[in-house]
Amino acid sequence: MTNSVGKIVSINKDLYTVRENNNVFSLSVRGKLKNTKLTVGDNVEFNKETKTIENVLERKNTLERPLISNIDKLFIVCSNKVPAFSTYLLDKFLVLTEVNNIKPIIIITKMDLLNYKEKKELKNTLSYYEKLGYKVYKNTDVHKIKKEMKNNVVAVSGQTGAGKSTLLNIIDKNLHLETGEVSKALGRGKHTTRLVSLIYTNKSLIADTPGFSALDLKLTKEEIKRGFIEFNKNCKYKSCCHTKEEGCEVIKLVENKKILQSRYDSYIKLISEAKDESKW
Ligand SMILES: Nc1nc2c(ncn2[C@@H]2O[C@H](COP(=O)(O)OP(=O)(O)OP(=O)(O)O)[C@@H](O)[C@H]2O)c(=O)[nH]1
Ligand SMILES: [Mg+2]
Ligand SMILES: [Zn+2]
Repeated sequence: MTNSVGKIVSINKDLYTVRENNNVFSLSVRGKLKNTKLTVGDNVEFNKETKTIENVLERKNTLERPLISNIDKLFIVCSNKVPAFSTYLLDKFLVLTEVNNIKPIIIITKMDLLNYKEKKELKNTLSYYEKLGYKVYKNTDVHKIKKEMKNNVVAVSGQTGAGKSTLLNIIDKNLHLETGEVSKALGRGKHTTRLVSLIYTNKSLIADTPGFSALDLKLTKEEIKRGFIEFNKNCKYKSCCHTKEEGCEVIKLVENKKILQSRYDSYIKLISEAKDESKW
């Protein structure tokens, strides 16, 4: 019997749930694959008779947190209040998607908690990202978000309490994912979603993921630099770090407020946290 090909949609200890078209199979892993760390999102060859995974196909990308592979789009869910909006976190996620070749979609939640002035400020910030070519939606733009999902494998990420599970429950009323009250005393959330799994809805496979309080990128300085798309477009010096070089257009554009100061601050902070020790 020839092997079938499917996608791992969830992993529970040694049990792998694999989806092939509209069927799901509970499989185990055998032989040489035992030493390979399989992830949700992996495309695998499996044997329906022995119910075993035989081979894993090459990945196009892997995210570490949540651990998931072969993602087409990342929904970056950004809350405005509890937890507060963080351009640093947004920029961090954007770098992650640029480097991993994933299309980012920015989704803003809790707009209802903002007053007029705060809304105006937020719109200014977001229009900068839109001008860069990033798609920005509110969590109430359900139709547009559904359109983005169709025929794609999507991971939903963002801080704990940002409203990821709530968003998915709105997109598909049958999901009933657990959502949580954000701890008021601490001003930060507790994890409500724990395991990562790909859910089939709206002709898409989508992963609700546990939020986090800190995201470790583990990227090199060069990768981080590549993630700030407008810097590379504007500065004509290929090897420029955009930190202290004379004639650097990026530094000028920050001074002239053409590049968001917060975006440049994110860049400097990320560079200082880069995993490599290379001197710049
Ligand atoms: N006011 C308001 N509250 C929201 C909105 N979206 C989500 N919430 C609330 O925020 C809290 C956290 O929402 P969740 O959907 O559980 O957040 P999460 O991102 O899934 O959190 P984790 O699973 O812990 O990572 C819940 O009490 C939601 O009801 C929104 O647009 N406006
Ligand atoms: Mg959740
Ligand atoms: Zn430069």
